[in-house]
Amino acid sequence: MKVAVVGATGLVGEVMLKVLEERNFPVSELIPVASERSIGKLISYKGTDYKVVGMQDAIDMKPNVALFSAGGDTSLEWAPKFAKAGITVIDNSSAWRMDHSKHLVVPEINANTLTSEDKIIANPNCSTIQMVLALAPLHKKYKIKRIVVSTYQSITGTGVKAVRQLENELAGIKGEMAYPYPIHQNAIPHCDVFEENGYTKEEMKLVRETQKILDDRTIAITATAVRIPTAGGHSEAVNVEFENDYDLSEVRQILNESEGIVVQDNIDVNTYPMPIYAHGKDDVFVGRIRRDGSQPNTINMWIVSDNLRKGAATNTVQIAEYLLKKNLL
Ligand code: 2RA
Repeated sequence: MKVAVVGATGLVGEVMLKVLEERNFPVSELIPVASERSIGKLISYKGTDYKVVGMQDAIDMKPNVALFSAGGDTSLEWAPKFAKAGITVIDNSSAWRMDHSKHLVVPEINANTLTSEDKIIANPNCSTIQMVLALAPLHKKYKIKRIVVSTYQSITGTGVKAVRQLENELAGIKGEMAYPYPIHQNAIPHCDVFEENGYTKEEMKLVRETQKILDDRTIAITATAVRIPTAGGHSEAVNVEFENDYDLSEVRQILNESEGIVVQDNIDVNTYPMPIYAHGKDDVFVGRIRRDGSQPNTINMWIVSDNLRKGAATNTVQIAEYLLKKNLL
């Protein structure tokens, strides 16, 4: 399988290479793709050095699949060109997620909707993936009426510039700012840009993408997305109102039995999900599961996952694995 990784030198691109190797994806030839300034650099993969190439060269090398993490503008321009050349694109940007003709896929939930016709497949936003993975089985059982979610998002979601800003702040160095304010010892309620309605794009991704993935636009959702100086993953406080009542132990059982979910929930021994634990792992961790006594049929939970892995790279590779398994590549 010839695999192109577009954005190979970025944070997500680097993790995609790591995940491809860890999961022993059958890469016969790697085609690392990056911006002009990186062309010619060598990227080592499984003991072989591969030269970084530009976009058109990558198309000419005819990969079977291209894993994109290179920003929305690059995806909008180049994903159709790769697809036209018969290359299946799995894209991490937001460019294609809400396009009605494109699938927005979390393999454990809706990979079965994919066909060989799908040449551009959208990978959901990291904070969406971890939330819908936990809520999908509960929606199936109890039908979700409303979700109120607050996120506590790692600086790695912004990228290298943000990681460097925190490092500089910790070192007392004045450097390039990824955020409008210092991030050290701070919490910035501003992830991505603000829309007309006063919500950020990050908050509206949680609304729109969740409704699309769960295929239910009747679900009412409101979100607050906050950036905090952690590195290991995104955390989310999620309040869910169901149409029907639920049993708390049954909720735990459903989650325990759900693929990709690990329940970490025992307050007697201070057991609950945290980014320092989730870092480097592919599971979505759920804890602090408790009834919301302030209104009927409502539950609170705390969801943590490594935003660079299941939130991006691993979900992307899992989609490629599904396509391969179903002979759709
Ligand atoms: C963020 N989810 O955390 C967005 C993009 N990775 O900034």
